[in-house]
Amino acid sequence: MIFPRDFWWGAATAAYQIEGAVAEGGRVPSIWDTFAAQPGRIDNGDTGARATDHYHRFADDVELMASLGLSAYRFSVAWPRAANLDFYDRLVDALLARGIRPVATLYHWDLPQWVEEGGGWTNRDTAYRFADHAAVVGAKLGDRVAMWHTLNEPWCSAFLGYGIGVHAPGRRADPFPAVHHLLLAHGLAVPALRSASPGSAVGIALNAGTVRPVTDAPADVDAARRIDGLLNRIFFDPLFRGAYPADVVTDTEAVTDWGFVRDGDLATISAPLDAVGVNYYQPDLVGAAAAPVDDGSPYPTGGRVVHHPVPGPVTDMGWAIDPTGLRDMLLRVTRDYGPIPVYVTENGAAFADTVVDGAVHDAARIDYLRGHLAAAHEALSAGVDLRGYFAWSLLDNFEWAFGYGKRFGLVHVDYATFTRTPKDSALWYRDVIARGGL
Ligand code: IFM
Repeated sequence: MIFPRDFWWGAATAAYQIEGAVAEGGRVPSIWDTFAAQPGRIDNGDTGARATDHYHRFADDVELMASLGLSAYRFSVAWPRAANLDFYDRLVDALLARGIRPVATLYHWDLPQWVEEGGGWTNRDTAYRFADHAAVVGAKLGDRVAMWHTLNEPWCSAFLGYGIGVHAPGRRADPFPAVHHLLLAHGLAVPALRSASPGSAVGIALNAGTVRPVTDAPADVDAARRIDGLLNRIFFDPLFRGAYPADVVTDTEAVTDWGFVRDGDLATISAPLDAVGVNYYQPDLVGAAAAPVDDGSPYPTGGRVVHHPVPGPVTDMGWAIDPTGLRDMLLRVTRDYGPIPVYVTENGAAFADTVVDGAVHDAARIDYLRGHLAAAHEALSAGVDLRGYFAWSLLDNFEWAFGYGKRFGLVHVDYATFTRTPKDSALWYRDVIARGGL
């Protein structure tokens, strides 16, 4: 299973999860600093204050990437560092010096606290502030970044951050204004990036979960339609078809009135993109609830849908391991929203790794990655214009509400010393890259 010669072999990270140095270089507080400081929000009371100390160790981390043979690295630019982007300037130069394409995400969840205090993503103005930010970052890095992602997984920002409040800023309210303002922010940022960074590709990285009904019964199929609408189509449709899905609007009338959508917004949101990023981890298996249930699900369905465990192995997150979901998602994105170049912008697994005699034998992660790369190759062979793959993550890091307890890295991080130890999966990935495939 050999991938195209110019395939982008990458790994991904995000600013708050790895940088640390939250009070350095003029950085201002973000919603994750505030949220993590609140008792009970994060497992073990962890915060991202030091994370993996990448801010100070980026040069060594770039050497690590080079030693694995990465041809692309996906990182995010912290909006709270907007006043001083010199760190990213140095990072991008270091990547280019090692022949690694810089792929930059403008928003991976770390909203400046001052923007949240103005209403955050529930306030339409935040979309315009974000477009200004895109122009500033584009002006600084636009001559060197190979590909931009405006947002990472806006579903998480809206539904986890503003709907059920398990992510920052921890609000429990109607998530749909946040959905729309995030998409509007994306749409406004696209032309800002195009003028600041001519020649670079512009896209977005979306949560893309394959949703399957637990049986073929019409009620279960309808439950899958609802969840697919609220996870996938609510983002893909406005971006690629210029309209919110009619069934989603109807389904959510009891929760929101959609009055925040103004004339012209959908034209802004559906500005053509050069590529789409698929972040895939696991499929969802859902069915109809016999009676309304409140299972704490982030999907506002009025309790009509039950989430079923997917049979088979799971990761340390409890997430099902099913590479067919990735294959199906890549085919579906191409069929329903393409033709368009597609990148797997995140894919990976957490396991409880330990260092033994200077090595980490993470065979389960190798199996996970091998299975998903094979699935990606299947989609490629079936006609998907798949251009690259980014493993999540380069390093073990701060896994949001789970703190440091969940290890997704190809490279182990000792959080007491910040020592990096490439796991067996990193060495395996290096060999895959060198071979150009499996
Ligand atoms: O760690 C996260 C990342 O920030 C966004 N996508 C999913 C990953 C694993 O939960």
